[in-house]
Amino acid sequence: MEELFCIGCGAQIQTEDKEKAGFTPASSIKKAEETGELYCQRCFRLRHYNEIVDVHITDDEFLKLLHEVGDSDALVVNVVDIFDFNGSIIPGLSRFVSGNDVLLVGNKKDILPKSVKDGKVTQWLTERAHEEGMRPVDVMLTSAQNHHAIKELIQRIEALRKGRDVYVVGVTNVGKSTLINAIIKKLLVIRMLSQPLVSQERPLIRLKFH
Ligand SMILES: Nc1nc2c(ncn2[C@@H]2O[C@H](COP(=O)(O)OP(=O)(O)OP(=O)(O)O)[C@@H](O)[C@H]2O)c(=O)[nH]1
Ligand SMILES: [Mg+2]
Repeated sequence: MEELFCIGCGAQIQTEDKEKAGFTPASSIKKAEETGELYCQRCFRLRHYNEIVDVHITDDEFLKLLHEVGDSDALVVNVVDIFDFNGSIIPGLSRFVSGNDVLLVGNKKDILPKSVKDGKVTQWLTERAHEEGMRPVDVMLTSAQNHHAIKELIQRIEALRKGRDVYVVGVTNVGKSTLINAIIKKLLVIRMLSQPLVSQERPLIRLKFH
């Protein structure tokens, strides 16, 4: 097969492994020849169903990606589960981030009892982060299940990224995919309501196969 690339994420198109980047059913490649628009299945789903699905990558690919974060001028959004901060720590994150700004986001605040104030938990998260040698530029709580919280998260990312790329990182199960899906949905609504807020050239999140 000649080398084909997804026009969404740039991954090389392949038809063998559904779980890996660039997978596209052979039938879709035929169709794309007519339309001239070839997307991998993941980007296709993202475009048409506003849904992000995980891809499996090898340890080597993962390390390459981590180094890419350090090599770029970016905002790193480190998502942690506020109910499992210890389990949410990425060993060596500061090294991989290498000087880039980190926004620490404590997710799943919807499970906190109503009586617990966000400010107290944020303060605790900040202290714990400092104890672990992290120096985030900002710390906040969020919940993928709360519209207002997602709006705040988008605003905070927009303010901190200063036009740079945004990498969402976090250990498994902290809610990265759920948050990204919630952000995409919210951005689509915002785009419908006010066009210039999210432009094609500078999308809030440019999704890549990470
Ligand atoms: N209560 C609550 N649950 C959440 C929230 N965000 C995510 N979850 C749940 O947490 C679990 C893990 O979420 P995912 O989005 O799959 O986590 P992930 O970080 O993408 O995990 P990996 O893809 O394995 O790295 C799912 O059961 C979600 O429904 C949240 O804000 N509140
Ligand atoms: Mg995920």
